[in-house]
Amino acid sequence: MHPAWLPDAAFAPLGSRRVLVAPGPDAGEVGGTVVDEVRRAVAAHGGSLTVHAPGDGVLDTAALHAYDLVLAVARSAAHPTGSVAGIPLPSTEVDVFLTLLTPSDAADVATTGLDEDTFVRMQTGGATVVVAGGATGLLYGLHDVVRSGQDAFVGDRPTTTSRPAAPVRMLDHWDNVDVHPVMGQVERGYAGGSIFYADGRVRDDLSRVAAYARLLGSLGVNAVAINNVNVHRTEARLLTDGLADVARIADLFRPHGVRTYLSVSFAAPMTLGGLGTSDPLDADVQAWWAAAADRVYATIPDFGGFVVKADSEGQPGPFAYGRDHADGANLLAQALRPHGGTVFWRAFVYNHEQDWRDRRTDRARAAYDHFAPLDGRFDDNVVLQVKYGPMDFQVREPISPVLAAMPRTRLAVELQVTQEYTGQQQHVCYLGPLWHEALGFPLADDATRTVAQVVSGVPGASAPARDLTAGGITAVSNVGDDEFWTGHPLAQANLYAYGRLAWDPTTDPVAVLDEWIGLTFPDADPRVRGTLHTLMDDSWLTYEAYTAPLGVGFMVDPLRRHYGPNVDGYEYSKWGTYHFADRDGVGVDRTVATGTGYAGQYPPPWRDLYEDLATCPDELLLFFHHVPYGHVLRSGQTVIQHVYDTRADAVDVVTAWVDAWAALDGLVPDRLHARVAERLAEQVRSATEWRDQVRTYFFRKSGVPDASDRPIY
Ligand code: GCW
Repeated sequence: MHPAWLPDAAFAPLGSRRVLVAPGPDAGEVGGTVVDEVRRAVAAHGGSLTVHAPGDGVLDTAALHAYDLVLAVARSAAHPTGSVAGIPLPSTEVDVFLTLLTPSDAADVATTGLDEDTFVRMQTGGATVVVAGGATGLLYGLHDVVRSGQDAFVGDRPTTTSRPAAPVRMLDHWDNVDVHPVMGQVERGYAGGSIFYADGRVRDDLSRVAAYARLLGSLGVNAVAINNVNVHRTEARLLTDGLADVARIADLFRPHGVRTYLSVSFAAPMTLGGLGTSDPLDADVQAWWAAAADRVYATIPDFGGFVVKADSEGQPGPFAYGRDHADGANLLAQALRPHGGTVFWRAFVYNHEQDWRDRRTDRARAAYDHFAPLDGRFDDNVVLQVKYGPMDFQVREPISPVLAAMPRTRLAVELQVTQEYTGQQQHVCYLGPLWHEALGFPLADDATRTVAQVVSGVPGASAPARDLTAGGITAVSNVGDDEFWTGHPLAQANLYAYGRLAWDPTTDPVAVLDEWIGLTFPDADPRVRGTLHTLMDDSWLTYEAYTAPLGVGFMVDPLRRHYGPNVDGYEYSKWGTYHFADRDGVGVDRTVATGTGYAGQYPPPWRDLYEDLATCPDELLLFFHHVPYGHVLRSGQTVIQHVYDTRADAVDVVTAWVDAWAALDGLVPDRLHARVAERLAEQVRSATEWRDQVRTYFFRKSGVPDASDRPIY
């Protein structure tokens, strides 16, 4: 099993130091993990570990001189014995560390509190000191030190307080227990089988899950849904007969601060319970869900809750009973409420059986049309989970307007780490920059409130302060039982970046990539770092440049399950029509004035900006407007020449990566080198196919010659 970003060598700087861990009286299993990590590191690298138990007496500042690194929990609600700057403290020894804070740091901690996940890191008295609010914060602080390598111990660093942006940082697995005849073991999985299931059941050997839990805990990911949102027959039973197995999985996540969730079927009262209905207003249905939740919590007391895809792509839902999504979500919320569980209800609802002749039906509008009117009707343990764009994880989409339209609903944004539409882990496509842009997009309150702030419950003009608004950040995972976890070894960087950006969406994604390179290839020749930046920094934009142009999306092959070009693959189909190219022009008119009206779902200034051809950003032009091929972009180029040039230039870029990577032979592990080389060859082949099909298609449609004279077929 590949160690991903936690190879032993990444622990060398910490492992060669004298480390004191004071996990506090409520350390629990997560505190145990911190101690184990340090123990393993010092055993491998020659340092020492001292565990300071609550009864061991008082540590004073002199103790700092005996250690290079101190990791201490500061607060325990159960054992308050004093306070510093208004923070209750469990025991006198941690006072020592907190009093070392500068007055302004102390004020920051005092105002915001030092909650479970938060840690303060400082350098003082020759030691590096991490003081955390709880065991999870201590784990996150430990890995913060690991990520800094030697820098954690040399020179002066300012004191920093770190806390996660959003309370829930989740990964969803689209893993099936049974191999699905069309979708396989893992729906949209490109990394082999499931780490959870094989042979129609939960695996006996879950050692990979344990290793995965450790990887996630190191990033601060704290929630995992372990089965596909398309809940088929066998998978539905995880909620009932399968609970003992779910508990085995939860036991492996728990020591890393990760709570387990299940995707459930809205029809479960019928399919599992034998009832005649799943109507959310039916008393027997309500009782069935309450009993189901009681059983879950009797088996798994810290169970997270349910993820639900309802009335979407054929999944059952409340519509069958004339009820709406709030009725449906609240049904499950009420069953979970006594136990503190949460429902993640997905907003990915659209008509997948539409008549392509009907030009007013627009898939992009669907989530808003269904959900915005329900704002304020969801219970406070419901989180509405919204894909970042209005369509479906395309390489380029505008941000979903739903995220600005529901100030009285807890919202989570959903990203896709698995590369369904971004090269299926055959192509290098580093998605950190896409997520950074999406999470940092100033969607609400006159372009002052970002998506990350909305889902984190940061108050704004349209959403006055209230705890209710914090939802979270979720994403579809990209791992499987593949040797490198992710099929393409470089796709590990996407999982890493997701975790880091879910913790702090404002982090520079190239800096995150650099951090990943340093951890994954410790002590490597500097050429490795340089080449990986060459291949990966802009790979999202490169992928965009050889696939569907200017935000129009899709153009993928339905038969090869969304892989490879097929410009008309979805055109005039029941799933929707996506580009409307004809001899005169291309793009979808989503304006209010003449189109589907989608642009009007945005708050100002976005609705006007997208509505107007003159201000619509180039990269989204064809998503919002149908234009003639000769339309001149803001870049100064015509649409058609842009399509011709960028497709060809991008293939030149990808082709150059092959030699750049070949030069690393011998500088990275052989098997990893070979795997990446094999995938790069496929990327060049596939990108070339995209280039030639798209360029040729648009030449034949438009009749406009390519000014560059490069080949067209
Ligand atoms: O992106 C699409 C996928 C489906 C998926 C669906 C969803 C799990 O093609 O495979 O189903 O989205 O998000 O529910």
